[in-house]
Amino acid sequence: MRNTIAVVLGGGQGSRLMPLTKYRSKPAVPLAGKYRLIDIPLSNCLNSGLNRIYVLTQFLSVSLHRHIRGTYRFDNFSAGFVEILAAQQTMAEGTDWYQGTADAVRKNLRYITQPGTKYVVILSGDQLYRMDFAEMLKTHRESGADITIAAKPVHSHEASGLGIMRADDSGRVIRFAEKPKSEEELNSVRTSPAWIDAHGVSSLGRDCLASMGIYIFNVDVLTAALENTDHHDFGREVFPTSIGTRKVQLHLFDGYWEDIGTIRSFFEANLQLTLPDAPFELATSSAVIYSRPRFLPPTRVDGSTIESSLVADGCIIEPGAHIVNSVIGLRCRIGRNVTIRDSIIMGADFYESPGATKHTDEWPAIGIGDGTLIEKAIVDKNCRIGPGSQVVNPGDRPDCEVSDVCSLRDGILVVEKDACLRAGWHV
Ligand code: ADQ
Ligand code: ADP
Repeated sequence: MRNTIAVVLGGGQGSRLMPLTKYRSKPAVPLAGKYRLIDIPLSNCLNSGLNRIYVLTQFLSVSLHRHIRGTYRFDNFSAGFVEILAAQQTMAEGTDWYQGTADAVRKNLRYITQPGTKYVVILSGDQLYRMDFAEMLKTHRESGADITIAAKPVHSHEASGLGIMRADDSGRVIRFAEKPKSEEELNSVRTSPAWIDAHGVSSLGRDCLASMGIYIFNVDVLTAALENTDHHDFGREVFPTSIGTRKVQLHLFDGYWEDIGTIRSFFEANLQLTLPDAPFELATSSAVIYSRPRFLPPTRVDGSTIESSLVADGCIIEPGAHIVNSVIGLRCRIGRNVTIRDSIIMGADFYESPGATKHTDEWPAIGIGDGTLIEKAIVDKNCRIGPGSQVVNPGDRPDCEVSDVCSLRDGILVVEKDACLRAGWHV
């Protein structure tokens, strides 16, 4: 692995995760109560023995920097590093923001192509999965590929949002269509379920092979593909043009894998983690998901009912709380007789010191005030939800601004970071 560098694509404008990305870069978005999105690809890298990692992001938020500095430290005897490369910092390569995934990699080629580097593993920053990249590197080396793309079987109705490819019997990719729009285009990349079954994965009727946004390039092939072209994206330009000239191989994978780059998929993946039979297991002894070590007290719960939920460290849950199918994040203070259903409460970055601020109806304490009801919502960090509020999803309605700090996105009510909802607030 010493000859391999990993590059995590940490996000473009982050518009699909707005307003969670209004005040932070996408990799810093909190996940499952105590992690951040970036912890998933970084943990997968470390668990695969890959410890030389760059994170490419459009802009560097303080919370991302603090999180990476505080979490991913390596000792003097390891060659490991996790380095953030933000678009705004690479002035030598132009002042533009990254124009797409391939452009983001191109603008940082001089860091990525250091002497001794043979392979580059390129990863998306907004997916939830557990994968051993050493196995994928093995496929890459053994097949003598120039480029290897991780592929997951999916049903054709899921194909329009993904890169779909077709391979020959040896697993060499012969066609690639990025987000096929027409039935005709889809048919040109469809794979027979029998092919999937014959390659060691149960097809279960699935007839498409989707690119998971996880790629391995030989370093010289990557340089050639980017240096003398103006390709902006891997899926749209680099792969379709490489197929005829390069050996592009696929690596089949059929474990849990979810794209969590939209508010809805982010919301659903978080809530799925609360289920007893959650398809993605956080509590395992192998392939740990790492996060920032914190010195938080245990969560204190009094006279409350909590069903099918995740509760992170350092929370205080007062009597009468009823929490169902929800994620309660770090340092969350939940008042008396609060009901929270099907929601993500991200918690707080700090505790307010008692008596330091005078709380009023207009300026309630950080956390969820007494008697509040929250349903099908995401409450971002450090919010002040006044007592007796009703943060209740109004149901099927198009995206809209509910107030200056609260909006409906993909059918989910989102309360922005640092929002203050006065006592008795309702939608
Ligand atoms: P998408 O996820 O739609 O499809 P894209 O928006 O290019 O593709 O994002 C890929 C990753 O790169 C994401 O993690 C994103 O945050 C990040 N990214 C995007 N623009 C970036 C930029 N300018 N700078 C830094 N990072 C950036 C891709 C593939 C499909 C494949 C799906 C699987 O194109 O073929 O099927 O991923 O999810
Ligand atoms: P996390 O604990 O979720 O990783 P961060 O690293 O972003 O969160 O920040 C947590 C720590 O940073 C807190 O313990 C606190 O010391 C400090 N902090 C973050 N935001 C603030 C703030 N707005 N005011 C004071 N301290 C803050």
